[in-house]
Amino acid sequence: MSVLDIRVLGDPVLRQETKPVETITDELRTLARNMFETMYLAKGIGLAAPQVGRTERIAVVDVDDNPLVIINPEVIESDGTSKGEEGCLSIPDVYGDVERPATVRVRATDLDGKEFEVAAEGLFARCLQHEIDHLHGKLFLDYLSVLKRRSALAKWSKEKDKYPGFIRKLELDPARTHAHPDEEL
Ligand code: K1U
Ligand code: ZN
Repeated sequence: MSVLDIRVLGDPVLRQETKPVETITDELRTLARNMFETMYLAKGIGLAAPQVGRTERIAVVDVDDNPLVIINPEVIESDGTSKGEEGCLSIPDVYGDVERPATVRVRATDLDGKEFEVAAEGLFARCLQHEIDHLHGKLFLDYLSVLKRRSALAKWSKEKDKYPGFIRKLELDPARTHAHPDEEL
């Protein structure tokens, strides 16, 4: 498994529309595994392909220990409204309150090529919508009022120099960077 670099705000890939996945390959399965590893290391609850520089329509989420891969996901029903704070692994240390539908029903394909539907509420619903937005080049900043967006971007302008080339390199877990004694031979 590999930890992937995360693209940050300013990288054009975050604003691109993704391409629907036509065939589920082993390479796509490896991408999904690596996206989970990257998301867990970054302490996120979701991660979409553009955030790791890829243009396939695939995202991973894990809210309350329920890992889920969503390929070609679509919101097919939504209801209510709910306001909640969001962050983004591609805009570190910037947060904002976003109003979204409170409940959603999402149709997607899994890594076996099987179509499924999932009903979501609370943080799970918010995370699914945030990830599906990424797959359409949309970011949570786009929902903020002009003033809140300006203040979020001012915060980002102080952070962005930490990410040369719009790349966020994650610190590897030290427990994993040392070879196992048996592997040192
Ligand atoms: O796609 C991403 O950038 C991941 C993002 C997803 C997300 C966070 C908050 C609300 C909706 C969607 C994150 O995981 S950022 C990390 C974070 O803010 C968070 C982590 C655990 C619980 C709650 C928020
Ligand atoms: Zn995000």
